[in-house]
Amino acid sequence: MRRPNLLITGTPGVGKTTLGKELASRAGLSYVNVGDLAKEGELYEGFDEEYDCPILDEDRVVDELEARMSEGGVIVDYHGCDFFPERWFHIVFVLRTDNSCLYDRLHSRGYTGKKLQDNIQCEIFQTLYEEAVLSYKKEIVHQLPSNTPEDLERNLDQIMQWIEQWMKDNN
Ligand code: DAT
Repeated sequence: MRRPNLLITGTPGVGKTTLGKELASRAGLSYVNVGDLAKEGELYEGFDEEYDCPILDEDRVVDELEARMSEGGVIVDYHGCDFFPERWFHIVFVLRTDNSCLYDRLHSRGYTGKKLQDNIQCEIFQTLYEEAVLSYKKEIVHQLPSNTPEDLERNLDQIMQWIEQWMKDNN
């Protein structure tokens, strides 16, 4: 049976992991958090002193995921999307969160100073949405509000419907 691959992207803190894991469990798809995958496999190519974090080795991440993506049925979660092969994804969701709400989430995650400000700016300038529409066909890129538990539930319902329809159309 053919199953779709979904990308969930957006600024850190918008709710990608929360949505991705729950969706995977409801839809019976597998969930890949690219940050965790890189950590486990040490898929890095250096260290960014300014941001105090390792630099992702994008080519190795793509190599690591290629076989699973060709099989289908994978939900990928990452705060970046321009280095994945376009052909991998059948649909792309960009989660969006209001500034004050995102500020509180990142602050309670322990982000302060430049790191906190940069992430808020990333959301204000809709950096990830623009990256997504430049990297994938516009018709498959969808923005979803991710401020409240009601938003989460609505997003889950809508995406579940999309998955069911895709499975009908492709099997
Ligand atoms: P991300 O994976 O994008 O970094 P997350 O899933 O870890 O984000 O969520 C960050 C925090 O926000 C976490 O405490 C859960 C909460 N959260 C996520 N989605 C939410 C929503 N729709 N409404 C309220 N809180 C939400």
